[in-house]
Amino acid sequence: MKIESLEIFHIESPTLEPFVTAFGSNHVIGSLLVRIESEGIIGWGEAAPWSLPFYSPEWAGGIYALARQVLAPILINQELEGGADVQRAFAPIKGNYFAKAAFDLALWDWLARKADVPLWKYLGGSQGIADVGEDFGVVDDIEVLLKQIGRGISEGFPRTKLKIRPGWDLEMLRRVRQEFPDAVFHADANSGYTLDDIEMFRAIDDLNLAMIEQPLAFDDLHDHAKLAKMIRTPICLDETITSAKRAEQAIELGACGFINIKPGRVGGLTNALQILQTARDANVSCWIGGMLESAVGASFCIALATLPGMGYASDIFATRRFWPRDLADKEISIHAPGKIAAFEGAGVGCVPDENQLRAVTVQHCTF
Ligand code: OSB
Ligand code: MG
Repeated sequence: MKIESLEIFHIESPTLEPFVTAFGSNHVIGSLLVRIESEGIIGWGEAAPWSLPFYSPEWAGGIYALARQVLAPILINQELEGGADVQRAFAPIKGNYFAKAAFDLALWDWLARKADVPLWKYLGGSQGIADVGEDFGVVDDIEVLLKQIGRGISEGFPRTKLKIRPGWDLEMLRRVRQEFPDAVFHADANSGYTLDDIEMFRAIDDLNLAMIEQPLAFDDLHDHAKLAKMIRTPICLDETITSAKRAEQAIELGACGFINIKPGRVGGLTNALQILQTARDANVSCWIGGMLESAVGASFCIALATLPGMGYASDIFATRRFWPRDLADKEISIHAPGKIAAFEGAGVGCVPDENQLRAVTVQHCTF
């Protein structure tokens, strides 16, 4: 196929309430949407690095500029058979994974719509249902958090993720473990610590957590490999894993027991599938993460999370968990306890709602 027309939207969407992590507090999520059209078929992609470069070096305003000035012009005249062609075309552009992902995902959606099947089926899945967990940001009040965790567990979520940051870590985790001795928990540090915090990591070892996610710097492999030898709690890498090569190196170094695959962070579905394969071959467990995308972006996560080889429930959420309403024309909801189902239509099965999209767009261009 050749892209006949292309549109890029930089959106900033307000969430229900601020989501607090090691980096600070967010109540507007910055994201990029790409719409491609060819042969009368439309494909949508979404990548959400958030509004400022606090999670990774990318940010919504930055990737919009790159998408408009560099990536869209590269892609517009290419013959594209699949995601590998998108990756090849973008190969001279270093890094900028989220920016590339929005285009890669749009092509996958287009391909599945062209084949007239849901994306999960197009990827080779056998059922359109993903196992999902619950995720809590930093909450100042431990009593409030305990109530929320209890509610999540009683609603049937198979595991709970707790964001930690210096000052909201060991004491909180101990209290949670004391209240819920048998529940499955893990902590996500969003790169807020260093090896100097080894005493805290050793203390966490006593709490029987399923894993600790991205304890050290966003781009580090070396120190994570060192830390993995010093503690028993398995390490899950998130921010660090930006490509299949990085995944291979992390596994070879023994830097992680789990990988949180986010299609945006790794440059799209093409690379996410490659990482899944690399991890499977090495017996390292994966699960799928998201960045609080709309139902459009989250649907790529759902499709991935339905594939075999998931070793842990994924971070995919019902629309109502974080949003007053979805940007898309459909809402994601909990299908059964701890389960989210993919939409039934072809591709990702949803599109941005036109009025909603207009309301949250801050920059837009057309090719
Ligand atoms: O895994 O870090 C994660 C957001 C929602 C759900 C899961 C995660 C995230 C983030 C937060 O990446 C990014 C940030 O804290 O700025
Ligand atoms: Mg994380």
